[in-house]
Amino acid sequence: MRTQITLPVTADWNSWSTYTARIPLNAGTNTLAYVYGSGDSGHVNLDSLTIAPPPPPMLVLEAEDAALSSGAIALNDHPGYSGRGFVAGYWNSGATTAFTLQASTAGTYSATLKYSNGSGSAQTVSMMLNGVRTQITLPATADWNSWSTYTARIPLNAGTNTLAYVYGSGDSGHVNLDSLTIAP
Ligand SMILES: [Ca+2]
Repeated sequence: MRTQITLPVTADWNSWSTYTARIPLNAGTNTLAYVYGSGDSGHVNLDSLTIAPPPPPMLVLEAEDAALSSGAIALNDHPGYSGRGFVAGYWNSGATTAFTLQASTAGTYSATLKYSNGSGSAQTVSMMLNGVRTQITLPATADWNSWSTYTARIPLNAGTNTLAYVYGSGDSGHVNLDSLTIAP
């Protein structure tokens, strides 16, 4: 299958640039050739080819499917959520939504929490990553039918990790949680 590509000019013949294409590979043997073909202009030098796998896909976890405890409950009485609903009950001190995350390799990932906070002012909850607590502040949304996101960069171990959002001691709680998106 042929695709004509355009290689912009480099400063001179001692200068090099790169051209990246996303290509579908079959399992087994594939052939990729760069050809001065009919209708091409040719006249380039080629140095090397780097093949890299695609980045891991984003992972979306619904809060209502996570492990809920200490008064956290799944509800669906406000629109705009994904999945079956969202987690409420953060008027109960101790309310916990705990996600189990599997990471194939250790590294830093982004964890984006979709939440609603119609209380009219910023609220705080604790983000517990493998037992380590970080208090986060979730700004107010327009009302309880509006949603916003809070993104944190989190280090994950290879294997199983636990990320929980808790109405802990010193937190103000009073938010609803819809989903968590994990991305590299
Ligand atoms: Ca949801």
